[in-house]
Order: sequence, then structure tokens, then C-alpha cells
Amino acid sequence: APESHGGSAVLVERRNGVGIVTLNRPDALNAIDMAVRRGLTRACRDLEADPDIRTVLIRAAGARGFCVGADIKEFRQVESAVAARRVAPDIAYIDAVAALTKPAIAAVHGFCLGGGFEIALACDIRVASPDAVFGLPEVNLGLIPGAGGTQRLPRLIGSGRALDLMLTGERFGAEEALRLGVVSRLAPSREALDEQALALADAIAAKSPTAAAYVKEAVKNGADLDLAAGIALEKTLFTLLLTTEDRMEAAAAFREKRRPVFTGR
Ligand code: CO8
Repeated sequence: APESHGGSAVLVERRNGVGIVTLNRPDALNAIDMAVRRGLTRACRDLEADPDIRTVLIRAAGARGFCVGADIKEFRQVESAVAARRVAPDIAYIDAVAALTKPAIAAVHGFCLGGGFEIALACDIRVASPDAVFGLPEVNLGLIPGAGGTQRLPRLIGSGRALDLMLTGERFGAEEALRLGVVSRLAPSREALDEQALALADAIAAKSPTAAAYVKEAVKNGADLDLAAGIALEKTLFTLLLTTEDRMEAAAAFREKRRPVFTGR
């Protein structure tokens, strides 16, 4: 049975090296309240620390969607800048997703709005089902995205497209998300989403975990560097991988015409 973190608002299951995190507040369309924030933070930290886990999959329970963002019912007026700073969004939950050194996949169905979209943006790969609807509607609430959206979306799809989406707050569907590069894969149906996302997580979990972590590090850290420094980072990581047992195992498996068994050593 899945463990629950933050009450039952976030569930965690471990299956063949894949940590499956399920947002589980379906009656509130998985709106992010304190329990979801705490649960997601805990889940990511636990899975990051678990040596048996190689890939993390974030999905959501309920027919209507992945997550509709911050719980608007928790919003309240604050009277001063000092008070505002005290209640400013606690985005440790997004930081915990972004801090995963293991590949993270978001499987998105239905509504994926505001902070929910920002959870998906903190993952490495996004897969959607045809019913997925994305949007950053914060502008309609007199706000801006507050959990990384203004930074991660432009880096992913370019600032022109990201500004359009954030200034209008318009929602867009799965095909458009694929066209924009918000998602890299589209499942053929809602029913197929979980299976496809899990197969992807399994496939990545079967790679060398060190190589997977280094790909992620090279791309994510490299994005903040100039080209020469990025190439230098790649070279360092590549050189480190030359010393691993995993890469010798892969070469041996190739010669012996069998599947490699990677250990992360
Ligand atoms: N928070 C709390 N409850 C919500 C939220 C939400 N964000 N969205 C929907 N619900 C609730 C509704 O109140 C309703 O509950 P009830 O049945 O008890 O009244 C239930 O979910 C179903 O919603 P609807 O009846 O509205 O269903 P519709 O199909 O008519 O519409 C929508 C679905 C389009 C998703 C609509 O509910 C909607 O637009 N919701 C608001 C979405 C939104 O604006 N999200 C952005 C929030 S801002 C944000 O995420 C900023 C993040 C910055 C980080 C901050 C960290 C603290």
C-alpha cells in the first residue's frame, strides 16, 4: 500500500526503482494547501535519499486533473509589506522537486494550472494526456506565478511565448502544449497516460543512475553558464563517468549481446 505524507494529500509508492508520487486531494482538484506542500516536500526528500529509487514520477488522483494551483480558499489579504513577507509563498515543495538529482517525470491529465503547472515545470520530462489543460492564470488574480513559473517557463519555451501565456492567463490544451514544447510526449488517451509515463520512468530507471544524474546536472547547471563553461562542465562529468563500473558493464554487455545491469557504481 502507498505511504502517505501530509495526511493523505500526497501518496508515495515504490515500484522497481521508480518512486511514484500521487497528488491526492481530488475533491479540491488537488489544489495546493499546506498538506500538499508538506507532503510533496517530504516525498521528494525521502525519494532523493532512498538509494533504491532511480526515477521519480509525479501524477495526480481524480478524474478532473493534475492540480489547479494554490488553494485560493487559503488566500487572504495582508496589510503591510512586512506581513506580506511573513506569509509570502512557501515554495519549498517546488524546490524539493527541482532539487531531485534523479530524473523526474510529470504525468499530467486534466487541469494543470498555476502552481500545479509550476510543479510540472520543476520536473525534467512532462507527459500529458489529450484532456490536459495548462495555464498560468495568476494575472487574473492580481498576482504573478510565484513558484518558479516566470523563470522556468521562458527557459523552456522562450520568453515571447511565455510572456503571451502569463500576460493573458489563457488556458491551452495538450496539442498546443506539445507544439510549444511544454510537454515532450502525448499519451493517446487518459487511460494510456499512467502506463506510458510509468514505462518511461521504468526505461530511465534501467539506465546507469550516475549517467542519468549527470545528464540532468549538465543540462540544468549548464543552462546558467556561458557556452565555454558549459562545455567544460560536460567534459568534467564525462570524464568522471569514464571511471565507473557501469560504463564497463555497458561495454561488456554490448560485446556479449545482452542487456546491461547498471548499479550506479
Ligand atoms: N483552490 C481551491 N479550490 C479550488 C481551486 C483552487 N485553486 N480551483 C478549484 N477549486 C475548487 C472549487 O472551489 C470547487 O470546489 P467546491 O465544489 O467546493 O465549490 C471545485 O474545486 C471544482 O471547481 P469548479 O466548480 O470551479 O469547477 P469548474 O469545472 O467550473 O472549473 C477550474 C474548474 C477552471 C479549474 C476553476 O475551478 C478555476 O479556474 N480554478 C482556479 C484556478 C486558478 O486560478 N489557479 C491558480 C491559482 S494561483 C497559483 O497557483 C499561484 C501559485 C503561486 C504559489 C503560491 C504558493 C502558496
